[in-house]
Amino acid sequence: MKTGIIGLPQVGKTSLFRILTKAVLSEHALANPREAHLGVAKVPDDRLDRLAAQYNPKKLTHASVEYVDVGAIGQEALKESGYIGHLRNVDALAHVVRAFEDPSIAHTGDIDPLRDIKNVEFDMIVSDLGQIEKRLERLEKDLKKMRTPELEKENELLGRAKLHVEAERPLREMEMTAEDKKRIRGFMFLSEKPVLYVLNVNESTELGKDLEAAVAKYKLGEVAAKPNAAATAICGKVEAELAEMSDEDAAEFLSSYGLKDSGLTRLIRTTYALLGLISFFTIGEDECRAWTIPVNTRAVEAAGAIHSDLQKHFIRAETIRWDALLEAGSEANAKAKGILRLEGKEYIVQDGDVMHIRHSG
Ligand SMILES: Nc1nc2c(ncn2[C@@H]2O[C@H](COP(=O)(O)OP(=O)(O)OP(=O)(O)O)[C@@H](O)[C@H]2O)c(=O)[nH]1
Ligand SMILES: [Mg+2]
Repeated sequence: MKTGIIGLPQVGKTSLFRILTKAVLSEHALANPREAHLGVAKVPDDRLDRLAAQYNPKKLTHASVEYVDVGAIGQEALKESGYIGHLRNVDALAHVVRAFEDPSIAHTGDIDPLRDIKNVEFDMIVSDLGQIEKRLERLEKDLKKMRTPELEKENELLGRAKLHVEAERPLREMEMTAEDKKRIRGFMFLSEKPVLYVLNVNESTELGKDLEAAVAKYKLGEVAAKPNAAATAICGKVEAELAEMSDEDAAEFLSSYGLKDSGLTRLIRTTYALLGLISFFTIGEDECRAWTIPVNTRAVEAAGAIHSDLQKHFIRAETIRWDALLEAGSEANAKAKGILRLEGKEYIVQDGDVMHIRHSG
């Protein structure tokens, strides 16, 4: 899974990228705001950590998310093929919005997250509209030569998409059938991508409360409730300090601000929810590991996420919820208590399942 970090100039995109990925950027990379940065973030998961504490495996592997940090968005930037190419290729957008006050860091106008969001969305919509119009022109010519049902369907769909974006609405809000979605996928429209608005707020002594209240305070409730959208808040300054600490120090630091989780944990978790992703675990003395799958995935496909051979030769999945396993103390105990289930191919894997795939290969 890949997420693109976007936003207006100087809102904290690169700061967020560095905190998420702990990437160390060279002076050269930092001095080039137009250069994209790529990195990988570990998906924090307390459930996996607790399982690992019980199993003490040689290797502990969290799920991961790729991030790409691009320069500030704008209509000019969106005309550059390198820039837009990076963004087209992501599964989701993390849209960083400035809510922190700092006179030393330039921002166009007052702090107004809703206005900034609208402006950025507008730029993406304009970019998509250009692409739609270009394709429609081409289709008009092709349809004159040859009317195939496939071309006609595409023409109809893009005609609808055009009206939609002309009304200044992002494509992620357009109603589409699964077939429409498949047909439109190849265009990789920017305004179609699920978006997480990330408010970058001021540091404060009551940060826990302030972070919780931020979405309402800046009136993002409505935009976050739209289809394929969500909102969360972080404090870039505090997160940057956290990123440098050991886990123990970080926990103490968090509680001193009245926080349970870091903003990053919430950010990544919200992204998972937004994209309809869940985790299941495989555990053993060699490795404890988290795997990412879409909700409503059948056991046989989940096995395929681990290895295609496991999917091909799938027999059954020994399954137990992570917390039931912790309570039982071991798989052997769970088996003895009769709480280890044997699930077949059709079983819909649940978030937090621990699975052991039995196979014949
Ligand atoms: N006060 C304050 N400053 C911040 C915060 N987050 C980032 N900054 C500062 O804002 C400036 C811009 O941060 P960046 O992370 O480089 O922002 P950006 O969005 O990547 O900027 P461009 O790529 O140039 O558009 C830096 O000087 C940061 O130190 C914050 O939460 N509070
Ligand atoms: Mg930057």
